[in-house]
Order: sequence, then C-alpha cells, then structure tokens
Amino acid sequence: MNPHLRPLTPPKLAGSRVVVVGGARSGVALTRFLLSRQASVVLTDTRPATALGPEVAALGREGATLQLGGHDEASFLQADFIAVSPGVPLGIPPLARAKRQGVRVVAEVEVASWFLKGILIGITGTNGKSTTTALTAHILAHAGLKATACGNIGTPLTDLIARDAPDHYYVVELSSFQLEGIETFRPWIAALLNLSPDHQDRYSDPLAYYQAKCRVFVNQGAADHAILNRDDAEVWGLASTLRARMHAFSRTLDLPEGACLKDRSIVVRRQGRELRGVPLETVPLFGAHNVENVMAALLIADLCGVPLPKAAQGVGAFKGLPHRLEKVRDLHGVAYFNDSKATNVGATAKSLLSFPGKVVLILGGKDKGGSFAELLPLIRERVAHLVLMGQARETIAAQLGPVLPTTLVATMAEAIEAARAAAPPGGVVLLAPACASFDQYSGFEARGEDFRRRVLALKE
Ligand code: UMA
Ligand code: ADP
Repeated sequence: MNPHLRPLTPPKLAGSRVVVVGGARSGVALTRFLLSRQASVVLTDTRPATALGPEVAALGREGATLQLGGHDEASFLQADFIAVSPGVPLGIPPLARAKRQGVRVVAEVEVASWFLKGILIGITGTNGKSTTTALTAHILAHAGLKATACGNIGTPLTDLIARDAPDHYYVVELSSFQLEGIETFRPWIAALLNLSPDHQDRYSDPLAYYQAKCRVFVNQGAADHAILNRDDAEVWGLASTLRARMHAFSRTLDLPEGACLKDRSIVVRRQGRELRGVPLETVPLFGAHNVENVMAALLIADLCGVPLPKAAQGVGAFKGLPHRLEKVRDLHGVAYFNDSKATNVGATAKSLLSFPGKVVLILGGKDKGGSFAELLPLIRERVAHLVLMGQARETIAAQLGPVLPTTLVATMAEAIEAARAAAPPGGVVLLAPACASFDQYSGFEARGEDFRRRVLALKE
C-alpha cells in the first residue's frame, strides 16, 4: 500500500447541506466541486453580486443558492458543515454562533484533503512560502514526478481533485488562515520555514498567529516528516513537541543531519551519508534567505526520492517568482529591486540583509498592525535614505523617529522620484514595503508591476 495514503473515508456529499463562505477563488472552486457531488450548497459572501466574479452567478444557475451582500445566520445553523475561505475570519458572529451550536466549520483545504488520494506536502512560515512551494514543485517535476504547486500560492487545492492520482505530489502553500480551519489535514511532509510577527490585524498577538502556523504538524504521525529551520528560535522551539521525523536546515551551523553549508555549497546529510553539494553560485535566487528556501526544497526533494544531482539541476533551472527581490534594472550605477512581496517587517529585514549598504528603502502601504521599530538596527546599518509612502507613512515615521534622511510621499510615482534623487552612486533602490498594498493597489502584484513599469520608464 502507498504509505502516504490517508486512511480516511470521505463524508458522503450527495444530499448534504453545505454553506460555503466567501465567493472568491476558494469558495468558487469548492462550490463547483460540491455541486458536482450533488451536495445542496449555499454560497454566501458579504459583498453583493456586482462585486463578485461572473463565476458566482454561473454557480447560481448551476444549482447553488446564492446569499450575497451579507450572511444569513439561519443557513449557517442548518448546515451539515460550513466550509470557509481563508479571507474569512473564523470569529465572525454567524460562524462563531454556528460553531457554538455544534456545526462543523472547516477550511477549504480541509475539505479538499478529504477527497485527494495524492501525496500532500505542506509548506508554511511567515516568509518564503511561495518561493519554496514553487521551487519544490519545480524540482519534483524536473525529476519526472507529477507535482503541482497549489494552495495559498493561488490554485485552490479543491481545483486539483478532478486531476487527482495516488502518485501526484501536491506541494501546498499553507497560510495561517487556512491552517486555522484544518481538522484532519495531514501532510506527509510539512515544512515550517520561519516565524515572525505578521497579520496582526487578524490575530490578538504574535503567539496566536504562530500557533495557527504550527497546526501544519498537528495531525502528523511517526511515518511523516517535519522540516524545521534550525536558525529560527521560534521554529526550533517546536522540535521536541513533534511526532513526525524531524529534519533541520541551517545557514549558520554545521549539522550532522539535514541541510547546511559547507565550503560555500549546500550539502544534505542523511544517516551519516553526505550527499553531493549544491554550490551557492549555481543558485539563481538572490539573497541569503533564498538559501534557506533552497535548503528546505532540497530536503523535501530528497525525501521524495529525487537524487541530489538531479535536484541541483532543478534548482539551477528555476526562474524565481516575480516581485520577490527581483532586479528591475541598473540606471546610472544604481540598482533597482522590486520586493513588493515583502509585506511584513520580517521579509523587509531579510531583504535588507541581502545588501551591504547604500540602500534607499521604500517602505509603506497599508499598515497590518506590526511594529516597524524592529527594523531600526538594520536601517541604521544599511540604509542611506528612507522613502515612506502610502497610508502607513506617518505611523512608520513616528515609530522609526528621525534616524536618517527621510522623505514622506503619497504615491509610487513620487516614491520613485524621491528615491532616484537620493540614491548614492553604487547604491540600491529597494521597494520592500513591510506593509500590505491594499491602500492603493489590488495586491502586491499590482504594486510590484507599477514599480517595475515606472522604473523601466525612467530616462537615462
Ligand atoms: N468575505 C465574506 N465574509 C467575511 C469576510 C470575507 O464573505 O466575513 C468574503 C470576501 O468578500 C471575499 C471572500 O470572502 O469575497 C474572501 O475570499 P479570500 O480572501 O479567501 O479569497 P480567495 O480568492 O479565496 O483567496 C484565498 C487566499 N486569500 C487569503 O488568504 C486572504 C489566497 O491567498 C489564496 O491564493 C486562495 O485562497 C487560494 O488558496 C492570497 C493571500 O493574500 C494570495 N494570502 C495571504 C498571504 O499570503 O499573506 C494569507
Ligand atoms: P510568502 O509566500 O511566505 O509571502 P514569498 O516567497 O512570496 O513568501 O516571499 C515573500 C517575501 O519574503 C520576499 O519578497 C522576500 O523579501 C522574503 N523572503 C523570502 N524567503 C524568505 C525566507 N526564507 N525568510 C525570510 N524572508 C523571506
């Protein structure tokens, strides 16, 4: 028997009453799947039909009951179970009341996992999830395995049920929001890359957020594998509590087992064997944090049976994802980098660590409630000029104080103009905002694209 198969009997969906909360990507995928299994589905969203995609109206025509522009608590209370999109907090009143009355409330990834027969690999952490997820799926596919990057990276897990196969590897990026709603979701391999404060607009404190992340390990047993960052004290603190077999990676320590650095190569050591190294100069991703992402991906690939030389080839051929410390251009001796995906303080810190100094740093956007003061030591050490933009600019200015020359601006156009004027020769203009983008953009991609387009348009 395939050792990765989960011995679960999925619940019978035909005739059951399911409420799907959220009519965006996750909710649409889930409703489509539930209807295909003859469930009776209520799809509900606080936004009206006009604000949702045409897929929602189509699902209405295909048999889903649409409750839009608000939630109807009576439907929640009558449901056999409620499936929630990640963007919906589990504490909203109708969900909290349904839960109190004993109605089962689960995440979209949980429902998908009931039906998938393939092999689940879960990747979580505050930063590096998408890069590591994409890289891992790329390495596995490069080695000839069936592998798909999915989950928080953009493809709802439910969408993969139609193409499921027992030898398919699902490399699932998992957010804390998704992990809050799992019950039996059990990845064969689960990786926790790092933990630092984020999403403080949704959690009472960093600990509550860390606890949600750690749920990735909660259903694992002795036949499963946990991959942990040895250099991150919060992550490593979990090591003694896990039931799964543990594999560590470290950029700073010489580990007898796991992944670490030796003579500027990444080596993987397993049961006393040292597998051939991957020279750092062959890693096409910029920044020290990406070495950690590569280490995690190599440990996973090794567990999936990919020989290290083959995995190393996969790493070498990986293109990287846009908006993650992506170099846009050099202009008059100044390099412009787009790290729009650095939406929290931890990611911005890693971004800054990738440059020795002379950085003009563009920070700002929509504040997520964290503390920017934690950036101060790195800013003093490496930043020549600060440009603060968007809604959070005053908050950041107040928290950082007058540490160095600072320009406050409203828009990206002004930010780039100010950064260009302030950039020292041989310096770097870095967009790594430590904030969400929703004050001015539809998401980090739109913000990164705006930055890239405007920087490319700068005249010689
Ligand atoms: N809504 C309600 N009631 C509420 C609150 C929200 O009905 O009380 C509605 C909203 O109006 C909206 C829907 O619920 O229409 C929310 O959907 P969603 O935000 O979950 O959107 P999806 O398109 O389903 O996207 C989600 C993830 N979004 C979030 O976690 C916020 C996507 O991650 C993910 O790619 C997708 O599922 C597929 O798995 C995005 C993200 O920003 C990239 N993730 C966060 C991050 O990476 O930092 C966690
Ligand atoms: P996530 O999906 O967790 O947001 P991404 O791979 O999209 O992760 O990277 C988001 C940002 O986090 C990047 O722009 C980069 O600044 C930073 N980052 C990437 N990998 C790491 C890591 N291993 N540790 C810390 N920061 C990282």
